[in-house]
Amino acid sequence: MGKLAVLSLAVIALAAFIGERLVAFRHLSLSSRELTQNYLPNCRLIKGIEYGAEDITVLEDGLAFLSTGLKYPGLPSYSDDPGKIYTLNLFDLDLKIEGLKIKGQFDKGSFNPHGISVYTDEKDGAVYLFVVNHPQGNSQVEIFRFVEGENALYYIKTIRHELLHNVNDIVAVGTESFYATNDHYFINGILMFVESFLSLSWCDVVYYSPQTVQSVAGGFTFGNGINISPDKRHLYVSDIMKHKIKVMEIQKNAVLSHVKEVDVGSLCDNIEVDRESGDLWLGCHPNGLKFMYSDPNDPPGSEVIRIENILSEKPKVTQVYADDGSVIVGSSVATRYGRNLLIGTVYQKALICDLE
Ligand SMILES: [Ca+2]
Ligand SMILES: [Ca+2]
Repeated sequence: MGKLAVLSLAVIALAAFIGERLVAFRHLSLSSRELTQNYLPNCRLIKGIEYGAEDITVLEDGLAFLSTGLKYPGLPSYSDDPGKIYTLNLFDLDLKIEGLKIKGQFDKGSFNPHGISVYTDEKDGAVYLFVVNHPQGNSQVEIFRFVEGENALYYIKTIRHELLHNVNDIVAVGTESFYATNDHYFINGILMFVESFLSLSWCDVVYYSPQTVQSVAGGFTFGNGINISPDKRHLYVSDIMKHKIKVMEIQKNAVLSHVKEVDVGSLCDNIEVDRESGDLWLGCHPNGLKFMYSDPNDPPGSEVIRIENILSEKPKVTQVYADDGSVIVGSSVATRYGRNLLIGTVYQKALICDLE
């Protein structure tokens, strides 16, 4: 065969491969999915949240923490100001957010908060806030102690480790220990793009404690939200590009064993677990391609999904809310408290709805 023929065959094979990957990627990102509006009555936007509330979690007494102002590579960011953590008292009828003061030797100017998790120490009732932070594009976990009377976070420590290279979300399981998801395997920008384009399932879940750091589960295409069951026996992880929530059981030595996967039919981001019922509340991206383009003229929509009885034979998956982007853009988290449903987004607004 002549050189030209070999070259032609190679070009055709490459074009076919790229074409196949594009089709696969469009399929995985649910790019042709059209959303039907599914509104809840009595929703209102939370005043003062304009630059995202990527993750939200609520304490038992109704105080919500909101992680705001995330700057994530490839996604819009409409403010140059550093990120902030706000609180919102869900018993306050005015729903007024309050910025938390950060005390101690902490660089607030480069604060870029992402996933969050709270841990309450049963011994003394102290509340710790764990925050994934990306200063200068790096990946690290900050641990703070929350002092409600002062509306302040006292900086305790920063955790960096080579296994914690692209952390998206965390769940705290002790005052200094947590599980974390990585959303990419590579840290180089071009390789990260190749990894996404080829939909490589190379992401993992990492367990960290002062005594040990280890990768405890792998095979995720883009590890995202992570949370724990109320009895602390099971972990839930969103494998966002596979449209699944993976359920794993925590074994001795913090290692995880696979239990099951639940299809959600959407690209679900963070996971909140109802402490009373054990239900999962998911903030999801109904169309991943629109989310990646984030075109203000054709905005990505928002979707909230609830999973009931996840450990039973027949988990019930329900769409609770859906919007085409005319109300909120790019929902990443949803959490229920009483009759309230709080919905946060990656880089835009936050909404609170009445479920009754
Ligand atoms: Ca979280
Ligand atoms: Ca996330």
